[in-house]
Amino acid sequence: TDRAARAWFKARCTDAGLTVREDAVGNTFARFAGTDPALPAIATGSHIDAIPHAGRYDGTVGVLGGLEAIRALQRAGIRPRRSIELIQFTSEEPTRFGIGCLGSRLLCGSRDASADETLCDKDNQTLNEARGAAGFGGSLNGVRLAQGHYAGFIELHIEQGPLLERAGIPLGIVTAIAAPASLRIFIDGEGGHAGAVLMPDRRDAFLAAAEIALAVEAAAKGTGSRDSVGTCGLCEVFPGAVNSIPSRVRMELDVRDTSEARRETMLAKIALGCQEVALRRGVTIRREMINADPPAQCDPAVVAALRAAASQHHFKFQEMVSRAYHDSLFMSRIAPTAMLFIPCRGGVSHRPDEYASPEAIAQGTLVLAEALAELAR
Ligand code: HGY
Ligand code: MN
Ligand code: MN
Repeated sequence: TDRAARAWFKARCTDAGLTVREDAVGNTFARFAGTDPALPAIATGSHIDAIPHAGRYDGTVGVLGGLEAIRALQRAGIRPRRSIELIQFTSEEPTRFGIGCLGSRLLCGSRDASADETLCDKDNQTLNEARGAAGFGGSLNGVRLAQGHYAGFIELHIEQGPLLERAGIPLGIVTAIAAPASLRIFIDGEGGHAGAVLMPDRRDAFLAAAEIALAVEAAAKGTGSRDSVGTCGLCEVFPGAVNSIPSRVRMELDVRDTSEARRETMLAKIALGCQEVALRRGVTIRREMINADPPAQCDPAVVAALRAAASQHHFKFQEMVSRAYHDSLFMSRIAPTAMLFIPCRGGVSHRPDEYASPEAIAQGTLVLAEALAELAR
């Protein structure tokens, strides 16, 4: 499905006369050549992959909106001085390889070629095998782009929250992106017969997991800030039989905050909670960090270009923080970066009923086109 979507997307870019290339992890670049092609380009883009049981707008609005913004500039006969490059990032979601923003992490150097062998999917296929099977060869070392490769980056995305819709404001200009962290927890207790083992003799791994999930909630609620969030979104119980005491559990936690310090406080509390539960319940608990990234500050000049583009069309906008992470979190490490949000119905995302209206998408695309043209002038 992913490869079919990629083929369709590349064909649309070729139809628009863009020069298309793919790197060794499948990040796809479609370039609208400027009159001075030697200058660092202005880039825009997002992702087309998703998590299970999700919607159709998270990511795709920024990829197709970016393509449409370029086509609008072409239709308007605008020849930008700097080239404008549309990027479709591989695996923004952690679905396949367990870590978010894999393509943009490799592109900005946050991960290196060792990911080829250290990352694998649930069928134990390594990243190297999976990308090879998908036709993406070559060394991952070639994915990295240097600081200065782009003169700016803008990502159009749905808000994935309710603020714009509640305020009746059609556009959000993102000034900062929250600091995400995720970790795996492995719990080993003792299995046994659900009927025969008496309660005092049990070392039930799932009950330990339940206490840890509640400790995540307590850590997030305990910081005193509404910007602290924590989730246990994945919990596998072994052996998974109704009449067998869970001997092993694998769970994955997602912990975020706009403040890196507060997020680290939450992680420390969760670690303490694990130690306490392990001791009291006689189970062993191993924590494995997946990622703990700093927050991103967006670039004032790119924010100003978005502000000017919205004002040019008398569109109201509000400046805001992104609580979701995005490829922009990593692009901000190598290029001046900002994001443009459009409202999504009820603030719903990562659910099949995620929705953004054609009018909202068109408005975001228009402002994106104006800002790209301004930065590429
Ligand atoms: O989880 C996130 O923040 C993003 O939507 N992948
Ligand atoms: Mn997402
Ligand atoms: Mn997204």
